[in-house]
Amino acid sequence: MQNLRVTCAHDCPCMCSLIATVDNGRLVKVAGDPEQPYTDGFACAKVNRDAELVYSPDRIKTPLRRTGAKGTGSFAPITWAEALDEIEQRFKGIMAKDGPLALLGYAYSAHQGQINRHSINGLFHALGTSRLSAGTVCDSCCETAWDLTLGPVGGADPESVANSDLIISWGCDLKAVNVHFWQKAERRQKQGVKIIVIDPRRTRTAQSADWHIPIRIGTDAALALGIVHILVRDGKCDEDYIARNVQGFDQWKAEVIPQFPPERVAEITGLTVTDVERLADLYGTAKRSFIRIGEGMTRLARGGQALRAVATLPAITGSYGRHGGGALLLAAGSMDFNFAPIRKPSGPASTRQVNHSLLGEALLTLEDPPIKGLLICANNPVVTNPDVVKLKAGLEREDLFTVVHDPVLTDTAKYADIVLPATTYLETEDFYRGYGSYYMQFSQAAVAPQGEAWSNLRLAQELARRLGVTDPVFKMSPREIFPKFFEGATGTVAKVDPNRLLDHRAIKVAPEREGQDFRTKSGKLEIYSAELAAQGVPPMPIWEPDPQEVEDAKQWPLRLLTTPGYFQSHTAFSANAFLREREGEPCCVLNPADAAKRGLTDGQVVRLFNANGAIGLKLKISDEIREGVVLVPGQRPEGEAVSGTVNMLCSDRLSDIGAGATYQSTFLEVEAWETHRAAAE
Ligand SMILES: Nc1nc2c(c(=O)[nH]1)N[C@H]1C(S)=C(S)[C@@H](COP(=O)(O)OP(=O)(O)OC[C@H]3O[C@@H](n4cnc5c(=O)[nH]c(N)nc54)[C@H](O)[C@@H]3O)O[C@H]1N2
Ligand SMILES: Nc1nc2c(c(=O)[nH]1)N[C@H]1C(S)=C(S)[C@@H](COP(=O)(O)OP(=O)(O)OC[C@H]3O[C@@H](n4cnc5c(=O)[nH]c(N)nc54)[C@H](O)[C@@H]3O)O[C@H]1N2
Ligand SMILES: [Mo]
Repeated sequence: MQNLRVTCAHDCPCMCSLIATVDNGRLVKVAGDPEQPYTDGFACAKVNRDAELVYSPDRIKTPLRRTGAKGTGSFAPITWAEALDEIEQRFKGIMAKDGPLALLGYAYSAHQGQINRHSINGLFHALGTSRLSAGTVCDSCCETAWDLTLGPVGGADPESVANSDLIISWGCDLKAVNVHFWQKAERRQKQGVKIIVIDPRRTRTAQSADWHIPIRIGTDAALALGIVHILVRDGKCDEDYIARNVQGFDQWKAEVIPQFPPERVAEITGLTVTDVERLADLYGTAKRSFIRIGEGMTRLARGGQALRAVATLPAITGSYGRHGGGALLLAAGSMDFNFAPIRKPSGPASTRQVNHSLLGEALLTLEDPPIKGLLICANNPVVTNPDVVKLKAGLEREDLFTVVHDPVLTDTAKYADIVLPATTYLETEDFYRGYGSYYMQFSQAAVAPQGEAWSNLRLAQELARRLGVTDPVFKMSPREIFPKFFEGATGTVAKVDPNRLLDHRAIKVAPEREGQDFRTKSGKLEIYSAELAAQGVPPMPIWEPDPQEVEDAKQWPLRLLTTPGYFQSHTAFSANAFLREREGEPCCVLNPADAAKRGLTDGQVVRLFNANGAIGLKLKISDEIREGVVLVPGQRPEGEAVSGTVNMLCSDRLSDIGAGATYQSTFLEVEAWETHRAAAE
């Protein structure tokens, strides 16, 4: 038996350090590494079973070539040499006839190791093809909004919560998405510190909190503005901190804040005036309040304004200046590595961009040249992208040559011409840095690649060789590549000798600072953003009704709430039968009043529909959400549900800031499944 130090590569803010137990080349189990203080010797319920993912019967054994219509999933095994010859010949042919812009590399975040994550898009960068604006399905709205407010900088160290005197989980279901932060918060709760959860759903996190505030979806900016209104009214702002560190406060105070008295805020948010007052009182009294900001509340039309409003709060009380205070959205901004060698090894400074969320639109509408060749790697857009209906139509194009690289035959892979078997992270060596904590680690492979699986890096390197890309990273091993990230690094990470990572232990690299630093042009937290003003977006955080949402709500009585799965994270664990079962059948949840209005009963199959599409799910009736909301937990592959997948209901409209997806700006109706069937017959 061998115990090997490895890093969890799933897309998650925890970035767990793990111990992989290996017996004769076979992975027996993975468990938390007790030597890493933040992830503290335990992993989540999903990752504890990752040995099952490595040996899942669902894994693809060999490369496959399509034998039936796109989308049907008919394939025949071929060799790697045959697959690569065909890809080389098709990609070269497309580039010769239509130019490099006719190709698109579409890799995303399922492998969080910086080398495997970025090598495929790095290859396409070097080739000068159309370029993916990655992450608009996830964090581009919240991250851009944060950067426009604080600058490109990481938030509070999650471990500093040990010094906080108030903890707010604002739109973040910690028990689902960040269990290690929850553990630290809960420890503080046992010492008497209050945890407040602001979330439209009574999540498991909310159930364990001291106070759950069931806010109406999309109204967080109003609540934040209401808090500031009360702090100004009661003289509880930290004037001194604001004068030194904030730009635009006086104008905001004069022009925006007066519009948000508690009565109006209560009306917008669906809360009571008493609750708004109480929240402002608790927040204004705390000295070291820690807000853990979730991303879910920014995946909607006015998500950017919500993020900016909430992220401004700690500046108003001065808690950004104190250890244990502040806010955490993401940490990565303060780990200033030089990732250019893998992300931008060579290639033109700019080319045509394709928004990650708009793949369907791009495939159907781009001209001069249209996208003719596509390589999808480490993501499953046919389930997770908005407007899946449009995306499928794009992927069905007969003149499109699609390659999918994945450990399993996903719903997306069913549209491929060639499918390539990928390794899981436990079969790869890579360099990691957290996005929700300040750690880095160089991980070894726990076991050899299974079957004929290739890592993302190996695929990128072989395609580079065949397509004539000669940048050095395409010939180097991960162990040779990662020290390059330290050349040209700045800040705390620049002080670390990369050789220290070779024993595979995690190293902490928190920024050296008293309170929060701001990396805006002014060096201050910018309430007023000249950049937004120039884009025609309200330059100071504000809540305004979104006209399109108002229109849609007139036609469709219910609003969609999509949340992370507890035992499924998007589709990354869907090849684990145990976790699929623990998560349960794909379902939707209605408040008892909404179910009664429609004569629906618990457990029956219902049809969720709007102008974008229709899906069938089992119904659960529960008051964990308020009236007027349909909750659909997780994003599940089509084969698991009665019919369809949640993102068939979501449009590909983009958010106000950062061009992000707006899953949560979806309005719809629910009816009994039989009603529709009867009407159709
Ligand atoms: N178990 C599990 N872990 C995960 C994931 C997963 O799907 N499952 N996803 C991974 C990924 S890719 C990411 S990006 C991260 C972060 O994962 P995210 O998907 O960003 O999750 P949260 O930050 O918890 O945001 C979701 C929460 O926001 C709430 N919410 C939705 N709309 C609103 C609103 O308008 N206002 C407020 N206040 N709250 C709202 C939802 O009810 C839900 O509880 O987690 C990662 N970890
Ligand atoms: N309705 C709705 N939709 C959402 C969200 C939401 O809140 N609501 N959340 C959005 C968010 S935050 C995100 S990040 C996206 C996530 O969406 P995706 O990026 O599509 O993530 P997954 O569904 O987990 O798909 C990851 C795929 O990568 C494969 N994979 C795993 N490891 C490797 C590897 O090393 N190499 C290769 N080549 N493949 C690998 C897995 O088998 C899986 O098929 O979904 C978004 N979609
Ligand atoms: Mo994400």
